[in-house]
Amino acid sequence: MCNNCGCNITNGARLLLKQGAIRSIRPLKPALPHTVKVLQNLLQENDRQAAANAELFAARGTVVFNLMSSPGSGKTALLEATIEALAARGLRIGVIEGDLETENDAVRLRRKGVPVVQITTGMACHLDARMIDAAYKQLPDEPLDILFIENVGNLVCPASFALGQGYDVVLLSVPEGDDKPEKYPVMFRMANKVLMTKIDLLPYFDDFSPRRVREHINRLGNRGEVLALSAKTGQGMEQWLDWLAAPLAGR
Ligand SMILES: Nc1nc2c(ncn2[C@@H]2O[C@H](COP(=O)(O)OP(=O)(O)OP(=O)(O)O)[C@@H](O)[C@H]2O)c(=O)[nH]1
Ligand SMILES: [Mg+2]
Repeated sequence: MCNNCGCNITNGARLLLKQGAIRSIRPLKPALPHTVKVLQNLLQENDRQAAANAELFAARGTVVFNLMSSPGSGKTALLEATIEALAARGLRIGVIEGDLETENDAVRLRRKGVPVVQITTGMACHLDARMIDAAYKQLPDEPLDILFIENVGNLVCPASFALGQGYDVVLLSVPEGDDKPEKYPVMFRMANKVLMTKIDLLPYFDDFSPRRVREHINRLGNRGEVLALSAKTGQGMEQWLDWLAAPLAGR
């Protein structure tokens, strides 16, 4: 997948390239001398567009949350529960959905009465800033308090592409196992908020330790409080809703 979209240009790969351990970040046949340069330019262009998006969101008073996780960790279920609760607090919400294929998640969220634009990326395993720019223009031209972006289900690539978001939220569901922050550190290190989801399933996954998750994340240098919640039972939702609403306080 990464060889299609170019998201393998990581700092680690750059270092290996510099040290001569690898000849090209993207193994093309034949290797093209311009490949690395072109991909670096693509990332720079993404950063430029992300900065423009962030400026627009700030000017419009919209706080933007980028939700990332493995496929199936419960991003859409959490948004369904969250939108219902935030709408009851009188907040205006919009959503940009990212998946490789289907409009399924957008259909689920539209049932909650909010505008949703679905991006289908085809081959790409992450959203990028230009996709967000194009999708945002398709939302109704009304002020939003909160824009949620549900990124493509993937614990790796979305971390490399800025979108213009204010906050990164990373979900880890109980059935995935408590070792994921150790194995996929980049996303958990950069998260503004880590959520342990599906905690109603803890009795059935007795080797999952919330304490270990918190320790791993702490060891990555991320000192933020990890919230534990269940979109199904509502447990832990209040703390999450308060965290979301905090940047809007005092308006
Ligand atoms: N038991 C339990 N199941 C949940 C919870 N949240 C989500 N699920 C279930 O987990 C499955 C996947 O949930 P989704 O919300 O579609 O997950 P997602 O992260 O949006 O998935 P992708 O968009 O495909 O990456 C569904 O069957 C949900 O019903 C929860 O809190 N508890
Ligand atoms: Mg989803």
